[in-house]
Amino acid sequence: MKYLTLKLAALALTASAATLAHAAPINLVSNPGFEDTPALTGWGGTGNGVARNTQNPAKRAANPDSTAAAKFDNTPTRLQTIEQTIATTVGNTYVVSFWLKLIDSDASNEFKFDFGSFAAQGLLTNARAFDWTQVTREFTADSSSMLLKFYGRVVSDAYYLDDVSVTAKSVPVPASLPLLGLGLIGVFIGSRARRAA
Ligand SMILES: [Ca+2]
Ligand SMILES: [Ca+2]
Repeated sequence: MKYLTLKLAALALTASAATLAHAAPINLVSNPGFEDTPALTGWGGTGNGVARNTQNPAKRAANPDSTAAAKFDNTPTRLQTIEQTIATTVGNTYVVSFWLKLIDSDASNEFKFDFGSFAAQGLLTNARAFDWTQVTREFTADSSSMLLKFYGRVVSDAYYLDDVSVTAKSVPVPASLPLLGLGLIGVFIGSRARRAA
């Protein structure tokens, strides 16, 4: 019976390690693809001119579920902004990711984002037009709430933003966990072999 207990313990450890390794990350952003209506539900700062856009080229071909994106356009003198607060745990690492597209024939524009105290991330100034591109950055939270804020300005034409995500980075499975599981299986097999001998 002792061996059965050991075997069950080994199986439980192996199972918990597998669960940790395969847990899907949860997106902490509300309305991350700008699909919800009313437009920009979940996002603040929308008095600054950012609009929900459902025309091409807002549709990102790589995401067939996407019918809308946030559009930053045609403000020569000031940055348009949208923002939302993300609940975080101090000391944990978070992955901020989004997709961005720029249409601008004369390369007169600016784009950046803040994540809490990490200001002016991914800064683009007078960039040339580019197709949908994923931007990914990692941050270690220094507050229990981090403001995710996007800024954009384009003289004519537009920046398009879509599929925003903030996820807690999965904690690596400590090597000792599966090794301990294997060790216990070894103890079980060894004990049985000795008993049979
Ligand atoms: Ca979308
Ligand atoms: Ca332009």
